[in-house]
Amino acid sequence: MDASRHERNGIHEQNGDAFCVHTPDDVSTLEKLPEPVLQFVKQAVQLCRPDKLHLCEGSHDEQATLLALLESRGQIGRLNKLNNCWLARTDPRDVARVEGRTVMVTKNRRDAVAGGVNGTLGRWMSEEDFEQAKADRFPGCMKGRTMYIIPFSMGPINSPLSRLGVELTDSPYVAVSMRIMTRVSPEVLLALQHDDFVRCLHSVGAPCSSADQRATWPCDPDHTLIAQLPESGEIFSYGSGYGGNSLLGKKCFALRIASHMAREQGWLAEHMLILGITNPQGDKKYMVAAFPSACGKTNLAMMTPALPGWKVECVGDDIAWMKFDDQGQLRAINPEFGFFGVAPGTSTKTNPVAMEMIQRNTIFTNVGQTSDGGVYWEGIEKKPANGVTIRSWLDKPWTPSSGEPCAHPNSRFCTPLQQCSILDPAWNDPQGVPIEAIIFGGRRPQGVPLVYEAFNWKHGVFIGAAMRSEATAAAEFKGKQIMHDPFAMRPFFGYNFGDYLAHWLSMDKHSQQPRIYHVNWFRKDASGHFLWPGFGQNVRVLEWIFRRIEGEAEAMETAIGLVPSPGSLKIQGLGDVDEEALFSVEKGFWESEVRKLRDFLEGQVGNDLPAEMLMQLKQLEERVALLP
Ligand code: OXD
Ligand code: MN
Repeated sequence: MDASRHERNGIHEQNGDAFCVHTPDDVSTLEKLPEPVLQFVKQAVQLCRPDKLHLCEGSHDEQATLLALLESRGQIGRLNKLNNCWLARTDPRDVARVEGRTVMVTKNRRDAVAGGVNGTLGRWMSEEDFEQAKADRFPGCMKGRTMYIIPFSMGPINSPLSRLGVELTDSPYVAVSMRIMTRVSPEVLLALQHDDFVRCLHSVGAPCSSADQRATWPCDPDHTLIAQLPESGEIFSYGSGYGGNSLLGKKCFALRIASHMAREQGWLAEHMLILGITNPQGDKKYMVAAFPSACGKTNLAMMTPALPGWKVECVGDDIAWMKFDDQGQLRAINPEFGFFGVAPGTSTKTNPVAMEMIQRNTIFTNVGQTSDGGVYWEGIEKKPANGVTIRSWLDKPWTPSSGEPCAHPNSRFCTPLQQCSILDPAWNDPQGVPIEAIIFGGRRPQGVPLVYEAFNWKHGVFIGAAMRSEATAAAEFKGKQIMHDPFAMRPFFGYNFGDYLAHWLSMDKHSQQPRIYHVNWFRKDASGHFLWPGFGQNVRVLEWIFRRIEGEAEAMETAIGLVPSPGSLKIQGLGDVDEEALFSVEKGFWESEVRKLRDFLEGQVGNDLPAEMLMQLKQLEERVALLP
């Protein structure tokens, strides 16, 4: 990279004067920090040279002040129709996670990527290359800006399942978003006196003069880099201000760094929603479900069941941290404190609970705006009132005939967890909730049945490894190609996927493994129509799973797993549902599926693939060969 780039931005590095912030505010900030945090901040200040420091306490007043600051800079606008809601529009080059610029940095390549392959299951960067990349980007990168110091907890403070972090960022948008998405409070600072923490450094990569902070969305897309260093518990993110690239508690910490920690410490950090489901008799079970990004995790986590008497309650919609307890029961917490949900497609029909909760205290990013101060996106299914006009996420006048989307497909709402009207009573329980079913799924228009159950734990791990799904807009991919996305973790593995599989397989030793399922709401008929109505009707599938766990629902064996016996899934009242087409397991489709899976596992995981997985693959091939 061009070393004089920051100079071109009007910044001249001063030698000496290593610790450059020295207003009275800054000094009192530093006095409040526990020693290890202080050392972290000092080093980052020395490197990034911000003009000022701000220690975030997470209070309501602080949030209001930062939102007002962003508004005064033109970086967000108030949505007058809603209550304390805001709209940010990013630079159109900074709209999604950038997987191509996201790397794991470890001493040995094999510890980060399976089969030594830099590609779909993660990217590795050597420590030397990372040091160079860091030196090319971070020196002086916060000139003219304030560094926000954000102490945060992932999970209930003081839960044995939780972990702490400190994010240093020069983006007030990130500071207000982190305060929604994670627990930020003086209590965290106290806990930091005793506990270790993950060190997260983030810069938008646009140093400036203090007088000119008005670029509406500062970023440096040409030099974006998101680096995780799991061996030292560090994250360095440069150049992007949006989503998982910059809210470092989410994908970078709670999945990449945490999955590495989890392997060392005997737990699991997974890309899964957590829900509680109660039957009409009042019996309750908790389930987790892993779907790739933008496949409806948020909708499932907040489902309004279409079956009378059933209730779904939400613990989390994106990430689960899980551990088997002393009794051999898997327990899960949601490490997050908010929802960062995809807006397009959210409506009172698809997710009435989300529609209600985003009416207040919500930061929207890259959605459309109505002239009466509301929000708009594809699939919102609410016509604006007469005379109301719409501006798109690009801030251009928009009508349905504009020929381009009103909202960016990866536009989001960022909303506090506690605003969810069906938040589970145990959402903040430090012990976590007991998990009885693990559900994998994807967007599969062809060939994959509505639901099937694994024969046993090892087969279930294989089903997770075999997940494939249509690409979505959450990352930089284009089009609708079907991608391998094992465990919905493809972009989020914190270590070698072969070792990840071995770690999952090792959980076989616990006494009460949850059952494992695969679901697909998206199968289509020959004319391209969905075979299953989805949304609230998905409770029928959860109901079948519930009864399977109770030993009350019938299933029959197929080549790929156990599907509901005829009449076992409750479809009464649904009208025309073609059960045959929903559950058929066709030889031609599965032969091709198994071939792709073998190519993928051999090509991407190679010698790192546990022998048990090869055995599962061989057994599946044999069962498929026997299909008529
Ligand atoms: C997300 C994602 O933002 O998976 O949750 O991309
Ligand atoms: Mn996600």
